[in-house]
Amino acid sequence: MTVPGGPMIRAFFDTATNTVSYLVWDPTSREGAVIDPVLDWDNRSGTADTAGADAMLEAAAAAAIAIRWVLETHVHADHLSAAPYVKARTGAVIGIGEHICAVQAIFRPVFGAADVAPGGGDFDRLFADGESFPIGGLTARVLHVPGHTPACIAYLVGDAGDPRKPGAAFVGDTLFMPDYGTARCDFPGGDARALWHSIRKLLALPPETRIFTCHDYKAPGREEFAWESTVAEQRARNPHVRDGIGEEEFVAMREAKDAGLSPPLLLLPAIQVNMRAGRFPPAEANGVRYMKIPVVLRGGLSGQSVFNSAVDA
Ligand SMILES: N[C@@H](CCC(=O)N[C@@H](CS)C(=O)NCC(=O)O)C(=O)O
Ligand SMILES: [Fe+2]
Repeated sequence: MTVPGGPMIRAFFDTATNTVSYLVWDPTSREGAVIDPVLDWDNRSGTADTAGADAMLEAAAAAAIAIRWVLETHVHADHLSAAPYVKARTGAVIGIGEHICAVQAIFRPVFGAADVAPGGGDFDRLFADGESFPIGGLTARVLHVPGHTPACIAYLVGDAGDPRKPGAAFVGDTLFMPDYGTARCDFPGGDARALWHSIRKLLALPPETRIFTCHDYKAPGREEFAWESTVAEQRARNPHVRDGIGEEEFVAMREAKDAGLSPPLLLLPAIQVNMRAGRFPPAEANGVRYMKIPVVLRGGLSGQSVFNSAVDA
C-alpha cells in the first residue's frame, strides 16, 4: 500500500487476539517503524513465542527496511507486546505516550510490581501531545487520544504529520472500522467522555486521512477482517460517532455497552507485561518468571482469613 510522497504501510493481523500491527516505512531512506507488535502467548502453558514478530522482521529484512522505532499506541490489555524482542533484534527505540505513568500508577500496586521504573523509564521515549519525530524522511506527529486508557496516543505519519494534508493515522484503540464502532472505556483509568473528545480530534483531520485501527472483530454481515478506513467513511457511517451523534448520546451508549463486556482473555498477563514495556516480571529466587493473578474473594470467601495469608492459615 502506498501514497505518493507518503509512507509505505504493511499490516499484520494476529488472529489469536484480533490485533493489527503495522510496518511503516519511508521508501526513500528505507527507514521504518513497527507499530503495536504482538508477542504470541499461550495462556494455557505460559509459553511466549515470536512467530508474529518474526513475520514482521522478515518482511522488513526482505524489503531492506531498517527499523528505527517500535511504537506503542497504548498499554494493551488483550495481548502481550513484542516491543523488547523487536528492539533486541533491530536496535529500535521503544516509544509510548507520556501519560504511561498514569497507567503504571494504577497497575503497579495491583501487581506489586516494585521493579517498574519510575517516570516511565522502562520505555526509551515518551511522546507528548503534538510532538513530532522522524521516521527516515517521514514525519510522525503524536496526538494524545485518551479514553480507552489515559495514555493512548495516535501516530499521524507522512503527510498527516502536516495537519493541512491527508496521510495515515494509526489510531490505536479509539475508532474501529466504520461498520463496528469504537473501543471500550471500562478499564481502570478509562473514560467514555474523554474518548468522545479524542475521537472528535481524529475526525477533524482531513476527510481523506487514512485511518488504521489496532483491532478488528468483524461486524455483522462482514466476512473478512479489515483495518483501513478514512475520516470521511468514519464520519458518514460509524454507528457510535458518525456525524449527528452527540457527546451525551455517545457516552450513554458506550457506558451501557461496556457494562456488558467481559474482561479480555489475556487482561492480567497483558497488563503486567506491557506496563513494563513488554518485559516479563522479574525471575523469582528459583530463576523462573511468573505471571501474577491478583485474587479477588467474593461471597462466602470474603473475610475467610484462611484464604488471605499463609500465616493466618
Ligand atoms: N474478546 C476479546 C475482547 C478484547 C477487547 O476487550 N478489546 C478491546 C480493545 S483492547 C475493545 O475495545 N473491544 C471492543 C469490543 O469488544 O467491542 C478478548 O478476550 O481479547
Ligand atoms: Fe486496547
